[in-house]
Amino acid sequence: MKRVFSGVQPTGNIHLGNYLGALKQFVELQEDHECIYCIVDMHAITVPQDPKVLKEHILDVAALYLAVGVDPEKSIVFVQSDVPGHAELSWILTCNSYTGELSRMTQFKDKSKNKESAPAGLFTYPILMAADILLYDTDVVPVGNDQKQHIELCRDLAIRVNGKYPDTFVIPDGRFLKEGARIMALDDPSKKMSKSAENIHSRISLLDDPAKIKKSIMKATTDSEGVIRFDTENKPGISNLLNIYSVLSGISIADLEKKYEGKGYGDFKKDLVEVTVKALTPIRERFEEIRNSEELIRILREGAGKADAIAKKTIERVKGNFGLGL
Ligand code: ATP
Ligand code: LTN
Repeated sequence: MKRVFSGVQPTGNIHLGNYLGALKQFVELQEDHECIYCIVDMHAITVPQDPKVLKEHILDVAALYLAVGVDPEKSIVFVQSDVPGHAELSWILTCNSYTGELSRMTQFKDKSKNKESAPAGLFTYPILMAADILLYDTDVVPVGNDQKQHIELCRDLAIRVNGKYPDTFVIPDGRFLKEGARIMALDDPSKKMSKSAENIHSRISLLDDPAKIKKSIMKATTDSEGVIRFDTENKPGISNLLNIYSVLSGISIADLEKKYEGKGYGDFKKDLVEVTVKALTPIRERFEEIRNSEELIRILREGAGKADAIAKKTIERVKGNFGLGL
């Protein structure tokens, strides 16, 4: 069985973009892959965090993994900082990375823009991500489109190290979805839907109640043409809503265009509210059930134990190949 690894940052507001771009794939893949899903708390501290809030967000993401259908009987679920191998491998990879390639990462450029100085962790963030992936001899990494450049860097690092020390790493592939891979902000479809945007109506969080979902969708930016047609160039707002509708309902975009021929944006949005509420309600209910349970902690502890056993073997091999330690 091929091995899958992916991670989500515990930074709150997990939204429809995270779900459709990443989490939904996590669930599908566990049927015929050996899956490892991580809550990447060490990535979260690349920007300042309140310790109490961070703890809560870690448990939120863990509960959401389970609520969307990640099954701890089939997949390993754990918290990154509970397995020391991530930090160890990250350092070894740091010594094999170039500052030039890190400076080209668009996420770093975006996140450090307009700042007088940026934390070095923001700069080396993609190396820690590469360590996460390579630590488990991962074959497949399901992520949203925005992570393509980081996956490429991970592959480059693995190939570079293997060039010097043969058979050190398995070279992973990214897995990106065509539809749902990039969900845009509801208030500004030129930007991706994001956890950190100030306007809460720019996103639909997975835990939003029906009233909030309705408000955000009804307010979503469209255009003045009044025709429901997929055209990302000229109609980015409607195209984004069509995309969301299609992935949540399983109806193709072409069929949706037909269904709404001659109808207005109001009708279309009302139906999209219904489809979204129907998809998210069971997730919200399941989340409430498990979020404060002992079971959740047990699953994370057990997951960390299993992950650590795999990680230790890789670290041993890597240290051996590099001539590190005794
Ligand atoms: P944000 O920019 O919203 O703060 P992020 O990308 O920093 O989010 P993560 O929690 O690390 O946040 O992302 C988890 C997963 O969700 C990643 O695989 C990422 O590619 C995916 N993802 C994030 N935003 C979107 C989006 N708008 N559309 C599709 N996938 C997304
Ligand atoms: N950088 C990713 C989160 C992430 C990740 C990973 C994804 C950290 N480590 C390993 C896949 C594999 C993000 O911001 N979305």
